[in-house]
Amino acid sequence: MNDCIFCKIAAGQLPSGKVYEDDEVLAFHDIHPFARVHVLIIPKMHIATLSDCLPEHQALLGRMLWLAPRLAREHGLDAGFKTLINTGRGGGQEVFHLHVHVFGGGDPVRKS
Ligand code: DGP
Repeated sequence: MNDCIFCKIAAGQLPSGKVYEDDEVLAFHDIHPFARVHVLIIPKMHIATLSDCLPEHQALLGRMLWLAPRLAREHGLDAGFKTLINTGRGGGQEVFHLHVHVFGGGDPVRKS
């Protein structure tokens, strides 16, 4: 997707505070953090929303969720963390490239 900001981040065309990368998934710091720690986990391939996932994406979704506690631990969220997937305009999604928010720590600046 030419105009997708997260595709550009995944392709290395835009900078991001990368915290994890493998062949299918990338994670980086959210530019507008809700909390002391706030990372986004995205698939490298363009999938617009959770509702656009197909049966063949099940392993990819599992990989993204499996990564969440690992990243939380690595960022010191030993007491726990939140995950969030906004889906569609009605779900508050602003960037139409699937992403999992993983956040916690400190005083949240926005309740989700
Ligand atoms: P959502 O509302 O679920 O679509 O959240 C999109 C998030 O993406 C929002 O918390 C801010 C973040 N974001 C948007 N543009 C960029 C960017 O260029 N870089 C980074 N690191 N985060 C971004």
